[in-house]
Amino acid sequence: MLKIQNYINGQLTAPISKQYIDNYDPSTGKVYSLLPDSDELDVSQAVEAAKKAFPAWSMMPKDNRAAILLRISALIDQNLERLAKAESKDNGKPVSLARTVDIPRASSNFHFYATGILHYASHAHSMEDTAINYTLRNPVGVAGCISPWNLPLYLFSWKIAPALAAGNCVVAKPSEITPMTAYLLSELCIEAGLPPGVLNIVHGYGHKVGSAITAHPEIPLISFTGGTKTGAEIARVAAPMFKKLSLELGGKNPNLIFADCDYEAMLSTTMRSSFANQGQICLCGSRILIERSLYEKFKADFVAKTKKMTVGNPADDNTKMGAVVSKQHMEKILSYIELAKQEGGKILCGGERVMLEGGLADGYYIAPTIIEGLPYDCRTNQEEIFGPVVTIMPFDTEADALKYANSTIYGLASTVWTENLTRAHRIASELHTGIVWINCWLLRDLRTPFGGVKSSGVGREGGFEALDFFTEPKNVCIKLK
Ligand code: TXE
Repeated sequence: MLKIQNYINGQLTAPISKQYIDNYDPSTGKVYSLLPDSDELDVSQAVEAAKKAFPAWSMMPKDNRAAILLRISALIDQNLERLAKAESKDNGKPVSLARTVDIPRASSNFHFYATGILHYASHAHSMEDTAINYTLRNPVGVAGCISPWNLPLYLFSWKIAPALAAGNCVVAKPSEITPMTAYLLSELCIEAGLPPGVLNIVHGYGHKVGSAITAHPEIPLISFTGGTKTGAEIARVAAPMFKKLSLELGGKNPNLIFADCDYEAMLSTTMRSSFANQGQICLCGSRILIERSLYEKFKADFVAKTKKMTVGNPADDNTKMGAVVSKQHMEKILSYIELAKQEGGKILCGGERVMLEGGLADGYYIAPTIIEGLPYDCRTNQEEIFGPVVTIMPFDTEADALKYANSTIYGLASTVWTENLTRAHRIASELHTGIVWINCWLLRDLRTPFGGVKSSGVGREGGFEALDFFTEPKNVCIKLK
């Protein structure tokens, strides 16, 4: 059985403990590979390697750093099919999604920041004829990057690419639930000629490897995407050490649908924003609020379309809905469906595990689920489920819609469907979310600030915001006379 290896100091290595963790294929429920059960000793080695590599990498001319990152991007493109299949097998997502979204985006992340660093400039502040200040933007040293399982290579590279482009060395940990494409990336980094120690990938559990990265005194910066609880734990450890933190956490995103919307565009996009990646995207809209006059029509069409979605083998090119990521996560989602019933919700479709046949019989499949009849403030409508489960709710006035939308502890993204331009702008300014999509969803420009407010996180990724995060500003003041 394939043994995934750590990538430390340019070498693929076994964990010091020699222990491995089972890695499951969610489509079959079977173990199909093993990953290192690393601990703080492996993290220490990775930090040493990163420290050793830092002077040369940070002083390397930007163009040369960019050239290496562009080679990684090109190698991801050349290996698109292999990486897409690996991502699908490891995560349960449809291979077509990995092929068109996850892997191309991982390549774009490297491409974007390889070129972005060439255009990154710092400020100067003139004090008339008294003095001039200029800001140096230096890499911080060793950056810690911790990523989740829902978009494995996509989110892993979203952190690593800007960190490396800015001249940092990195100690990174992919999710133990989906380690495969990060491992394949380490092979591509070797092939691309990334100098040893510049990027180190340590596999293993969050409570061992993740917490060792967070607590390591020589990692002054942590970039994390994952659950809100884990984010709080990382902040608790990192805050007294005064580490720089970027936390991209959970969401409970509202879709606000007004009766004057472009109905067909809204309906097809709402299908995607509800169920893409089995609903396991932090940006998925899981609370669908519909103006009352449109409610019954929307409900009938949305339920009919959802009932036609078939759950199938992620490896099949035609599958649109695959497996959820793990047994534990499947059980969590199913327990939320039970909670919704207890809270008085009516299941309009789905609501159960799907049992496929043959080799897929033990896979983790859940039917796309729509629930109605719940108040906006019940647990089902307040807590992140992170699966193919949405609630629908009517509203009467714009004020009600905003009240429901802004009622959770989260504030990552929201979607508004209306043809009324002034209403769109008005609502956008009143939604408590870091991202507002008007008449679209998941339309991404990598230059824009990406992140949430409230319990959805701290800091922004994307564009020059990420390069600001991965560098430390230093002001130099020169007196002129
Ligand atoms: O995330 P975790 P999990 C949400 C979603 C999901 C819940 C839990 O609601 O059901 O979070 O998912 C590492 N110190 N999202 O358990 O545990 C861990 O190994 C340092 C939202 O998978 O937060 C992994 O690499 N690191 C989300 C990473 O943190 C630790 C995406 C994320 O895992 C650690 C995924 C610790 N103490 C889940 N404990 C989004 N917003 O995109 C764990 N980790």
